[in-house]
Amino acid sequence: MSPSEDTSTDTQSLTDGFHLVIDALKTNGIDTIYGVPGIPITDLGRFAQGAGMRVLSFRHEQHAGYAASIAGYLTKKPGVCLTVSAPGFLNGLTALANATTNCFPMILISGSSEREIVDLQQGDYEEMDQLAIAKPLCKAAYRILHAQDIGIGVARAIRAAVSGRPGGVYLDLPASLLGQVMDEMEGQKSIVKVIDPAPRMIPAPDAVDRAIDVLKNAERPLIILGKGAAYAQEDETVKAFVEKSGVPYLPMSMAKGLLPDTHPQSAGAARSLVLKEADVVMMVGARLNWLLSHGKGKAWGAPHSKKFIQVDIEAMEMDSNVEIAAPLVGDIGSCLSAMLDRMGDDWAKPPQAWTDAIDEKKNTNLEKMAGRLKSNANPMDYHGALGALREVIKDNQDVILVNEGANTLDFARSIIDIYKPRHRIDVGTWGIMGIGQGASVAAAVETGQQVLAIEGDSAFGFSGMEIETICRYNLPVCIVVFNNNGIYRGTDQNPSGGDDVATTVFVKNSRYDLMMQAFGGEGVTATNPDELSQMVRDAIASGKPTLVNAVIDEAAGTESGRIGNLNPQSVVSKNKASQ
Ligand code: ADP
Ligand code: TZD
Ligand code: MG
Repeated sequence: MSPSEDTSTDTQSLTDGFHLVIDALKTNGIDTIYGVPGIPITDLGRFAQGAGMRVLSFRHEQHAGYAASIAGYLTKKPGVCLTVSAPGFLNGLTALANATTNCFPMILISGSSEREIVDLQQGDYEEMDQLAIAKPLCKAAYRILHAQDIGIGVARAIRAAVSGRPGGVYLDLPASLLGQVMDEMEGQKSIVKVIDPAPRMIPAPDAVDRAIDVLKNAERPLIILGKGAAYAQEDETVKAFVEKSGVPYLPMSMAKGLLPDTHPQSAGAARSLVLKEADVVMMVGARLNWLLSHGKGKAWGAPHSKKFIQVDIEAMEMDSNVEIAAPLVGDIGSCLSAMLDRMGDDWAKPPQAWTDAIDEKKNTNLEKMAGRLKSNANPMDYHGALGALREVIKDNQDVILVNEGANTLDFARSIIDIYKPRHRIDVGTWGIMGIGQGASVAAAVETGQQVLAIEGDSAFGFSGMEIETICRYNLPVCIVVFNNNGIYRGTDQNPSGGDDVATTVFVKNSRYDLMMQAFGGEGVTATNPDELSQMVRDAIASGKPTLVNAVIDEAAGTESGRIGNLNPQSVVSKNKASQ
């Protein structure tokens, strides 16, 4: 007899699928759900809220999903996104795939339609074979059919999300599961508390020796810190290793702040030089993907004979793009502690000629930039506006920065110093637009800190409606929209001369600040750096949801920001242009 057929007792206390899912999550320390309600999960959200969980409803599942993934990144516990069947599930799926790509732990829990009807394709309400569709886009995908399996199903999802290389997990809950009834005591016994969900992974001693050997023999060593190192929350170990080694380091964008950007060993302002000239490069929780030109080519000073050390929890990451001379597979904390132990008291810091060359380049570049950051151009250019915001962050180092756009992203990344670990969240590995509001909600909810989101006007538009969510929960989020009338620039012309505006251009002089006012938040427009600075400082002081519409010169940006080289070139249109 299955539990759902058990109608034998009126007096016996019973539980059901809804409550078992909530118990399973709570038992494992998951206390927040991001989602959009509807059939068949409306009551699941309602009961979760009733049971003391924080349940944050969004206007669109994609942004609830981004919020969940950033919650996972910030807490090392899987962030949970809850969606309805088919369309809601699909809306959440982009975020699940993005979480997997970025190694963020997240669980997309979706209600689904009746299995019998879906499998016979008989046209159920919101019918879709969701498990099959989710599978290739995430780290693991599970479906639970029986109430007594909820405990183990949720446990599997949690362990899959956070163990080894973290990622996105899909958990399919058919509508009929949620209403299944079982004995309360039996139900409680079926809940699984996951012991040590992300076990440490100790590196092999000979791999540690090999890494030490390669690093010791370097003349021009470089460490690259990635967001895996920030995620690991081994901040003290990373700091101790970098400082003891004396090796200059380069932070990837979300690893900025792991050590303060003002740290003397930061080579951030001499990026081109160190990538070209280093002879040994030690990757720590960073991948040699497109963001690092795959470890090859001109940016790396090819042809070169650089040696790579790579610290990563995922063995298969090794040799993905270039040969790794010293692969060190394990968790960041265990690997760096093991290396620190082996370095001993007589560790020699890198040759001074190398660190002097870097310092010289840094100083030249920083001086060059300092002048431009004072720009008072009217309308504002990127340097003037970001120069002002750089000072705001310097004075408010607990503020978490969220950043998306093209020029708005690239300039902010290099101009704004970050002082604390996990205080910069951005478009990540895919360079995805639309994370702004979801990431801001998660950062505010999970940390209680003030958030400053700096977003291009296009980037903002992908999740603009979520400012209502920010107002509804009264979150300390200040959004600055860099309004240059379009994608990259607002100056493009329709090449046909027709009436439609160019594909990259928006309504000119849009008033994004008025959108915020519609929901009771503060909405203001800044036309110069002083105004911008004051408005953001006021927002931080008040903690109120605020949107600053920052008017940026529509001619100031460049195509695709700093990655214009990735655009394919058309030979035909060039010929046509010259005719
Ligand atoms: P970035 O974009 O900052 O360069 P990536 O997302 O490309 O960073 O790389 C992050 C890497 O960190 C991934 O290869 C992932 O396997 C690894 N990683 C994640 N968590 C840990 C951990 N706790 N210990 C070691 N490596 C980790
Ligand atoms: N869609 C998604 C989901 N991600 C993307 N990265 C893009 C489209 C393409 N894209 C970019 O790569 S940047 C960008 C788009 C549409 C917007 C750039 O405009 P912006 O920033 O207003 O946000 P700037 O300051 O005008 O460059
Ligand atoms: Mg723009």
